[in-house]
Amino acid sequence: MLLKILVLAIAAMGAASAQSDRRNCESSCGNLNITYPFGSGEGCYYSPYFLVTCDRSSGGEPVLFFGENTTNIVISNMSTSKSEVEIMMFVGRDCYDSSGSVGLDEPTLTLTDFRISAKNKFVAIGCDTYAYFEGRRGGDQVDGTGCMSKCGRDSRLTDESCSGVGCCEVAVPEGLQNFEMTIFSVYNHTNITDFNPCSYAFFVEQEQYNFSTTNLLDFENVSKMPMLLDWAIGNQTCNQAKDKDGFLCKENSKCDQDYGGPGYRCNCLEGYEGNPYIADDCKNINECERQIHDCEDKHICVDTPGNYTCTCKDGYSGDGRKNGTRCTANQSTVIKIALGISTSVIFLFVCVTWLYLVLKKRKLITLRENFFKQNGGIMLQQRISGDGSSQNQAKVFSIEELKKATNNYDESKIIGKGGYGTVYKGVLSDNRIVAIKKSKLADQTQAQIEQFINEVVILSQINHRNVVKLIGCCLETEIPLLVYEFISNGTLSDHIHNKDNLSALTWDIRLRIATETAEALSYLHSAASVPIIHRDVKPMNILLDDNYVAKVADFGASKLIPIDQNELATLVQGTLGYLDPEYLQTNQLTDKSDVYSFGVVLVELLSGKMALSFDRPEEERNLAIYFLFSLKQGRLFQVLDERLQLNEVPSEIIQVSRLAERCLRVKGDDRPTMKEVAIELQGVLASTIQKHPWVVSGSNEDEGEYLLKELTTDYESTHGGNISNASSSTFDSMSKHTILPIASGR
Ligand SMILES: *C1O[C@H](CO)[C@@H](O)[C@H](O)[C@H]1NC(C)=O
Ligand SMILES: *[C@@H]1O[C@H](CO)[C@@H](O)[C@H](O)[C@H]1NC(C)=O
Ligand SMILES: *[C@@H]1O[C@H](CO)[C@@H](O)[C@H](O)[C@H]1NC(C)=O
Ligand SMILES: *[C@@H]1O[C@H](CO)[C@@H](O)[C@H](O)[C@H]1NC(C)=O
Ligand SMILES: *[C@@H]1O[C@H](CO)[C@@H](O)[C@H](O)[C@H]1NC(C)=O
Ligand SMILES: *[C@@H]1O[C@H](CO)[C@@H](O)[C@H](O)[C@H]1NC(C)=O
Ligand SMILES: *[C@@H]1O[C@H](CO)[C@@H](O)[C@H](O)[C@H]1NC(C)=O
Ligand SMILES: *[C@@H]1O[C@H](CO)[C@@H](O)[C@H](O)[C@H]1NC(C)=O
Ligand SMILES: *[C@@H]1O[C@H](CO)[C@@H](O)[C@H](O)[C@H]1NC(C)=O
Ligand SMILES: *[C@@H]1O[C@H](CO)[C@@H](O)[C@H](O)[C@H]1NC(C)=O
Repeated sequence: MLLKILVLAIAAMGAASAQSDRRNCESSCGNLNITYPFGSGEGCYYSPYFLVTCDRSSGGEPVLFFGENTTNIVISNMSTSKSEVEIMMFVGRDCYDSSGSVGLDEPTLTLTDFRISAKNKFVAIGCDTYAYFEGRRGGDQVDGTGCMSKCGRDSRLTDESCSGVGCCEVAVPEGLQNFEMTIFSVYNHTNITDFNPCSYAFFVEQEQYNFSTTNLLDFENVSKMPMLLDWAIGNQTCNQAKDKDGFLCKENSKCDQDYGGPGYRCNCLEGYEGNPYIADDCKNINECERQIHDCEDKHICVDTPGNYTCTCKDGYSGDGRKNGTRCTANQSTVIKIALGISTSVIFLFVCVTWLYLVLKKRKLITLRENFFKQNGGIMLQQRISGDGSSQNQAKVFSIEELKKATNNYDESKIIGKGGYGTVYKGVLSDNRIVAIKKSKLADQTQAQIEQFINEVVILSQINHRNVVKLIGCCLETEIPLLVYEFISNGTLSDHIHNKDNLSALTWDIRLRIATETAEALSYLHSAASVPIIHRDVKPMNILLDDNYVAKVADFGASKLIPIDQNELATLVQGTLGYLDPEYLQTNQLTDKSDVYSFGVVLVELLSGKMALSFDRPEEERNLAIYFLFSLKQGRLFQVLDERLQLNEVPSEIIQVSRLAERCLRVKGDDRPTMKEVAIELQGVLASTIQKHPWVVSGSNEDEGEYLLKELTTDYESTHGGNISNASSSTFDSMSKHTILPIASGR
């Protein structure tokens, strides 16, 4: 119980302290807010000199007490942060009329806890004026200063120029505790009383008064001017007062005595504002909100008690201040950024590359499509589809198929090369072995394309045992690729003229090759839906398979050979020995041209010599002419191939030689047709087989049987009614004859 009373008593004592009492103090008077250490009631002010009395009779004028003998003075403003108070101080005056001085008013001020601020100036106005003030600053020494102003009726007066003409001013020294001012006139204003009867003198805040020339006359109604006073607490230094009771500097404030007077002042710490003499009134300033910070960006400004910080983004360091180290990217951030940039660059690069490749591929596809169109692919497709489905028709290959088949046109796959182009050996996806010819073709006109397509279509439809079969073509390349069946054993030319292979080519095989070639040509001339003239019959264009079955190739190809000067030269040289002289002269192409060329082939088979060779003596150079000459001379034997090892000239050879002679006649009309040639050769062959049937086949019986079977079936199926009845009956009898001996031999 006792303790409780004691606690209550202590609490009551605390509540009764000056601090808490101040809640009942008047906080304003008139327009002025009154704050501690000023106050207007008991316990509301620090010392009697800070007592503000509110004179409500005059509409609420706050009045400050300045000691017993001083008139109370009105306060116009006060600042606890600057430790200043603004009072309305009286203006001193000294007036005259013609009779002399009529009024002298020289106000004085004596301060105790206050000092006259050096922010004031002392001003005197008048045309015959001398004014000065005196006062003490600390000790007993009295200091003073003043100024003199003179002017006349004709003086040049200037506004705001308070420099001795009509107005003069002097600065107020610091620390003045009181003043006594003196004003007097040297000539009692005698001469000038009519326009400037008074002299004025006063203290005023420097910014609060500017001289105006009219003030020489209209200043009589101005009684007060604002004047600044400094104030401080007590007469002790900060250090003396700090630890003592009644020390006034509260939270977040610091003590200051650097103002040059006795006592101390309190100031809120930097970054705080408020009244340092009131507990907890120094409040933090939010610099970020008020935009009074130095951060690079207002968004990185973070307020702290009494200060603020500029926080840099993650990965950046620095103080973030414009005048400081700002925000700079950390090394890791730099690396990250660099990494980011390089990643984007790489990504971009990949994208661009991908796009490029896609575009390139598309371009390639477009190019292929163009080539396909240019090469008549569409026309060909129409032709094929229009003709109905037949297995024999040309297939249109894609470029990929052929690329794969030839192992991307590998060098090792080349099986022939010449003026006409390059021939590759290839294996199709269905394991068929083919020869792929890359022709040299240029300058395609629409007519040429149509011709080419015609040929492809016609050739693909030819299904003859002794004609190399065209399987298809590829039109997606600039130069069309032709795909033929692959014939394994080389050309007839290789076999006749290559010494190594000679043993195999007996006369009987040669005869059979000649017959087969003649049949093929005859078929082309007459049997195919459109007559085809080969135009380039020569051993080079007769291919042989493993069983020495002849396959005529490259027909019509002369049309595909580019009309180019160089190429023409080689072409003419290469086939000159076979060229129909009539065709050369007249340019009139007939099937008899092929007959002539075939005649040369016959002679080549007989003689084993090249059609044209500049190694031979002049008269023997052109084989055809030499042959005809020898035949005419009855010296056939000298032309015949010594490798045939003939002791005498057999009758078949004489027959064939005669046939060759007829084929080589200068006038086409005198030559037999290819059909006649074929029939005649078939007859010769038949008689030869009758004489010694083994020559047709090799030593291998199975192979021979196979061959013969193939021969007969092929002839029956492919030739059908194309060969005349007479010839087929001859052939039929022949095949029966050939089969019998072998069958019996088994
Ligand atoms: C003004 O006073 C001065 C000094 O007494 C005198 O010399 C001067 O004549 C006077 N001027 C006039 C206009 O009275
Ligand atoms: C006086 O105080 C009030 C409230 O405290 C404030 O709104 C007003 O602005 C202050 N007046 C002056 C002149 O400081
Ligand atoms: C006030 O004036 C009276 C008489 O005029 C004088 O006796 C007294 O000492 C003065 N007081 C102060 C504080 O100057
Ligand atoms: C009072 O003083 C403060 C600062 O000292 C100033 O900002 C304000 O304008 C003054 N008010 C008047 C009415 O002079
Ligand atoms: C000025 O007036 C005073 C009294 O009024 C007088 O004593 C003095 O002599 C006058 N001075 C002049 C220069 O007239
Ligand atoms: C006096 O002049 C100064 C500068 O020209 C100006 O800043 C100030 O406000 C003026 N004071 C008054 C009371 O007109
Ligand atoms: C001064 O005040 C009086 C009376 O209030 C007035 O008649 C006179 O014109 C005023 N003078 C000036 C210069 O304003
Ligand atoms: C300081 O003030 C106290 C009381 O106000 C007074 O007793 C003392 O004499 C003063 N000291 C000086 C040096 O003015
Ligand atoms: C605020 O912080 C900055 C940096 O830390 C410092 O330089 C400055 O002096 C501080 N300002 C205040 C008022 O404490
Ligand atoms: C920053 O520097 C500029 C000039 O360099 C100066 O004017 C400004 O006051 C400075 N600001 C701070 C907050 O230091």
